[in-house]
Amino acid sequence: MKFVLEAMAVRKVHFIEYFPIMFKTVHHLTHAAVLLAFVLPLQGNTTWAQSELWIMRGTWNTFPDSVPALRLESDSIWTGRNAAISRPADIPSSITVHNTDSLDHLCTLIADASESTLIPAGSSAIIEMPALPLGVHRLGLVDTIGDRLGAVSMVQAGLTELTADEADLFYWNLGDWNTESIWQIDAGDYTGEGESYMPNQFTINEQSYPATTEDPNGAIEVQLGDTCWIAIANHGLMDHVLHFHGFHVLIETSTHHPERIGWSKDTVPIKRGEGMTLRLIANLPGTYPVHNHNLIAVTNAGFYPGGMITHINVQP
Ligand SMILES: [Cu+2]
Repeated sequence: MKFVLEAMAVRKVHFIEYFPIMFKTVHHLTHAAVLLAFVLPLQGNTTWAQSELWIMRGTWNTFPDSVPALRLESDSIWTGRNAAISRPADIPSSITVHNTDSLDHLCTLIADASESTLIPAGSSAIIEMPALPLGVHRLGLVDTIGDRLGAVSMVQAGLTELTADEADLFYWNLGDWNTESIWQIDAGDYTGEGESYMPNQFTINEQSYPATTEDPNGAIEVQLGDTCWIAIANHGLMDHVLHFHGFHVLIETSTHHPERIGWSKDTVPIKRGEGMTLRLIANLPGTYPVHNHNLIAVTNAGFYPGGMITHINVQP
């Protein structure tokens, strides 16, 4: 398994790309500033577009077993993937959440110390969100079944304004799962308290590799010279350490480590519960893997390659 992983390091580009990055950064900053000046006045209400979310129940077809799943979907159609919603930074807002499940659930902005909102089965509630600083935040269900079956979304605060072009904004909802305990939790007979947590599935936007590479929200498809942004939320119970092949990324926001803002890294730890925004300058053509550096996290139920791997594809 180790050897295959090492084979992924075929693109030995860390050195060559480092020198041009400073010049390109200046160039792209100028480019972005010009773009912003034109695009910002046109943005209007588009950042407020998502005013509703649906708690949906379905089946997550994973390998080798399928498990019951809950998601916060952007529509009342089961896709198996949690929505990402956007809001302007520093302005309080709200969202209506419809509970289509047969169980009551508790929903809240997860970092918020205020009380969660009960949404009875089959009804709806308005979740009030405080003014959020620029960055990535988490909104989701906090009752045990809602949380552990995976109904958690990210709230991108101010990122639409930051990126100017929605096509340059990608997102990764990170998850780790123990599929056996999901069955027990859903049946209400989970007695895992005090036991060690051993996840067997690892996901980006509720998908594992290779499906991750087909995800238009998560798999990065850009043109050479583009600057793009990646909004990341760690919804798992573990920390996740992502290694970028080919590129150094700039940490632009972090809920748990604001002192790391401005760091340029090829390996980025994302703590449990953390929201982070990364900026990537696509200054090299080709396809490069991004993967969790923890070996178990690049497997599907122990089979490599799988789990938390996706691609950055830069068209020349
Ligand atoms: Cu690597």
